[in-house]
This record gives sequence, C-alpha cells and structure tokens, in this order.
Amino acid sequence: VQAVFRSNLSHLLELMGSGKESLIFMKKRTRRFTAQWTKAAKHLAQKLGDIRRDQKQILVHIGFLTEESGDVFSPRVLKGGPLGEMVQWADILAALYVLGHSLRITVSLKELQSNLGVPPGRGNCPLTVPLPFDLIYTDYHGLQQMKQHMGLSFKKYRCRIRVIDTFGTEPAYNHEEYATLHGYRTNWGYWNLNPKQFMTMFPHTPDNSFMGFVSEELNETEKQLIKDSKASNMAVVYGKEASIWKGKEKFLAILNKYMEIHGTVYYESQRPPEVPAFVKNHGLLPQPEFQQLLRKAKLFIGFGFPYEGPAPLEAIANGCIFLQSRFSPPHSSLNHEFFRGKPTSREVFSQHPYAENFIGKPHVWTVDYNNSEEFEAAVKAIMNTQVEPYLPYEYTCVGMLERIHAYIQHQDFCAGPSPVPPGAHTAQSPFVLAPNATHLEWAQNISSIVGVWPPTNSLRAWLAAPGRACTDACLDHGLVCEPSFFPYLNSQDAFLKLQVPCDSTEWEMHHLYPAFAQPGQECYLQKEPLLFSCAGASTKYQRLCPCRDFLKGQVALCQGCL
Ligand code: U2F
Repeated sequence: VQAVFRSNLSHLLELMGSGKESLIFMKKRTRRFTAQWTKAAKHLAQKLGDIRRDQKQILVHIGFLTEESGDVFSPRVLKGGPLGEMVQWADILAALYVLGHSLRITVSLKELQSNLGVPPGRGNCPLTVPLPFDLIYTDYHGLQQMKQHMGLSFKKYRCRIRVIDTFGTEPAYNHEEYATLHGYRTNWGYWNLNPKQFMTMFPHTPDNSFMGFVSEELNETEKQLIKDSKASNMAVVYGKEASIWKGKEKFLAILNKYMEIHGTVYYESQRPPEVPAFVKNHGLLPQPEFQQLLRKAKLFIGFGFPYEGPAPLEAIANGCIFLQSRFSPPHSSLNHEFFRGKPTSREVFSQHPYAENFIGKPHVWTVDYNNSEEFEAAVKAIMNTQVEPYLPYEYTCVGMLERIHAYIQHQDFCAGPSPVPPGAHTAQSPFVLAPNATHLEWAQNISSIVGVWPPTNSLRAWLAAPGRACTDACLDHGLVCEPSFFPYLNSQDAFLKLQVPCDSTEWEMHHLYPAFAQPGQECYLQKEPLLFSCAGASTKYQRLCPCRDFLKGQVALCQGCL
C-alpha cells in the first residue's frame, strides 16, 4: 500500500486516547497545529512529486507516560513540570500521521502487550511472535518494557525500533562490552543498537538521528503585526518552575532597572517566594497564551535551567531576543547532577547550545552572567536591537516532515553491515586525495554505493588535529560528520591516500578509531562497527573523520539525501 498524505487529523486525535493530563496537552497542541501540518503536507507532496512511498505499520509506544514506569510527568503538566518531551511526541505523532502511515499508539504496558501479540505474563517465553509493525517509536522506558515482554522477538526485531532520546546516546555508552570495560556504563545506555536508532530533540551529535519538533510559523502579516506591537522594555523569564528563579535576585534587580519583567511560574495560592514582587507573574499559561505573551515581549531571558528546551525557539520565532548564560566550564555528565548518568559526555557550553551555535546573534546573546557589567550591557544593547521573528527551517512543519520522510524512506538498520565499496582495500579505492591535498574525496568515476544512505559520493574525509573530535573537525570545514561513512574510511588505504606516515597498522575496539597516534606513528583501525563515533577526542590521536555537506537549515540531510 502506498502512503497518502493526510490533511484531516481528527482520526489521529482519537488514536491518541484520553484521560491523562499529558495526553490532553498533546492533543490540544496537535489541534492547534493542524492547519500548519496540512499546509506542510501539501508543500512536501509537491516537492516529492510521484515518488513511491510505502505505507508503514507503525507502533508508537510512549514509555515515560506508562504507569508501569511511574508516569511522573503527567501529574506535573499543569504544575510547571517538563513539557518539552510532550511537545516532541505530539509532533512526531502528527508528522507520522500526516505522512500517511498507519499508526498505533500505546501508553500502557497492557496496550503494548496486546499490540505486540504477546499474551500477558508470557514475556519471557522463548517464542518469536511475528511482529506486526515495520517500525516502533519508543523511548528508553519503552525499550526496557519491550525487552522484558517480547521474549526472543526483541533481539530479532530491535532493528525496527527508534528510541526518542532527548539528550542523545554516544556510541561509547551504547556498546555494552566497551561501556562496561571503559567506564561508560550508565543507567540508560548499553543497548547495542545502531547509534542512529536514537533520535534527539536537537542536533546534538550526528552519531544519533536528529528528530526535533516544530514551532509556530508566522506569515508576513503576523510578522508585521508583531513588529508593530513589540514593547521594547518587556522581558519574559524562561522558567515555569519557581526553583529556576532561586538565587537570581541580582540579575532580576539589574533587569528591573530597564524592563518590565514577566514570568509564567506555576503557583498554588500565593506568589512563590523566589519570584520578586516587581515581577508580573501570570502563572503557568496554556501554550497559546504563552505564545501571545512572547509576541509582545522583546526579551526572553534564561537563568541556566532548563537545558535545551523548546521555549527559546518559540521565543525567537515570535520575535524575541534570547539572552542566556555561558557555562564556563561547560556542564556535562561528568560535573553536573542533571546530566549525570545520561549516556553522553557532550559538553554543554550554554543553556541552549543550539540557539547559540545554529541561530546566534542578533537573535541569541550568550553572555557571562558572573560578570554583572557584561550582563547589564547586553540588556541595554538588546533593547535597541531590531530583530525579525526567525524559525530555522528544520523546526518548521515542512522541515520536520521532510526529515522524517527521509529517515523512513532510507534508514534501514535490519539490513546488516553496510556493503563494502568496490575495491576499498585495493589500489582502486573509491576516494582520491583532493587537489589541494588536505582531504579525501569520493572519486568522480565511482558512483555512489547502492543502498547506502546518505549517498556515499557526498563523503569528504579529513585527518583531524590532535585532540579534535570529528563532530568539530567537520564543522571546521562547513560540513557535518557522517558516521555512516566510517566503514569506507576504515582502511589502510585511506591513511595511505592521505599520506599519513603509518609505521604500523592495528585493528582494535576503540570509539576514537580510525585514528593516527603521533607518538609511535601508529595507525589504528576500528574493529567494532558499532563503535564508530563522531563524538569523542583525545590529544593522543588525530582522528580520521568522514564528513558530508548539509542542506541550509536542515543539518540532518545532505544535498542528495531526499
Ligand atoms: C526542557 O523541558 P521544559 O518543559 O522545561 O522546556 P521548556 O523550554 O520550558 O518548554 C516546554 C513547553 O512549555 C510551554 C512552551 C514549550 O513548548 O510553549 N510553556 C507553556 O505551555 N506555558 C508556559 O507558561 C511556559 C511554557 C526539555 F524540553 C526537556 O527535554 C528537559 O527534560 C527539560 C530539562 O532540561 O527541559
């Protein structure tokens, strides 16, 4: 059956069920975005022309909302608790539905079992029940539940699973044996999935797939209206939970000299003591009213928490400037409680690194909050800075649809190891040294390898400087690291072509390989394909890095990726 784009979302709303506060929040959101999704579907249908898209049978099991994993989020929806995950799941459901796939949605263990065809209580029986789904979207909680209740089917079908994983999972943490041996074992990691099966909220590391969510898009009339009604002295504080405001009196006092400060902090009956009396607190607002508030405001200001949420994108999309603090030293799972135990060593240099690095000035100002003068100067400058509402393409409905479409169409983790390129280990390898002798390119007379996505001819490979991760090394050249290409580079020939003086070559299991070690002039190749990793660096190594181009505003996709 071919997938047909859908424009009516009422059936999806039925599928989403009811009862829980979290589901109510998600459904309101879906309803509110219907027109945007419909428009985006039309747009993408036109762009794709008449390519064949098979309709997939998809199970979406939202593990964190199940009672069996505690469901700590639902009771906090109206009390200032996290909403980012619900925003994302609502948008994933909408995108899959609009793309025309067949959906089942489960938010309890019982529903999960009945959909998997596993009789309750028979989780551990050694049966492999045929799986009626081509794809399963879930989270770490759901993954655990499936492992417990699918018996042997879990192993057989886990290549069909996609794990929605807000902050990401790096390969070193994902590989069970390696994680255990080298201190990367955490509560969450070591599932031995293909790292691309983990899908993140922001494009944190190219080792995972970037899933994202959407934010409201404004048309020209709305943009003009916003510009006309902006109050240049109005600020909204980022933080719906009172604890976020704790100890911020100093900044609030400075800000109060110049601007009228608004908050949307949840409270029961009295003003939370953390929120000073000069702040106009609206209480937690429903999403549409929060957007309205952002439309009037000039400044959206972050105090360091929550990390990497949706709200700054919404603020910027509504024409605010986002002011946030730089973290020095950066926060990570090694030094901060919030990240501790998360399967990544990624260093977070500000409250919202995506806003800092992918958007930046004039929309985003990242300053050192320990320096009051710098902070005050930024506030003053912001009041006199004009900005247009801005939403990166990858966070528009059509951008998200396009990306999920590409993943469904091309990502296949059940196919086994990627095909070896013609003559990879012989003289006739698929790449050549670029004319300027700095990197390798895919040879023009060798076509892209069939069945590999992204298309291999977009491969460009560099030898990174010592201590430089592939993630950064590729960005240095205006490209993005593409882990799917590691297998084609993982050869003696690649080092040879790059004129790296290897005294000897060894195959080992290490998440930084392939790499060249300066002392000893040794070249190391990767023995374990699951450990190929864009993230990670050590001053001991110069890593061999596979990079590719990307579409403007859509870092997940290359020029020839659609
Ligand atoms: C992030 O979760 P949060 O829920 O804390 O993220 P926010 O950026 O605050 O935004 C979530 C949504 O809350 C909405 C707003 C956003 O879409 O429109 N909202 C609202 O409805 N009413 C209000 O008064 C104010 C905001 C992140 F997303 C999670 O992944 C993390 O777990 C969490 C902790 O870092 O931060």
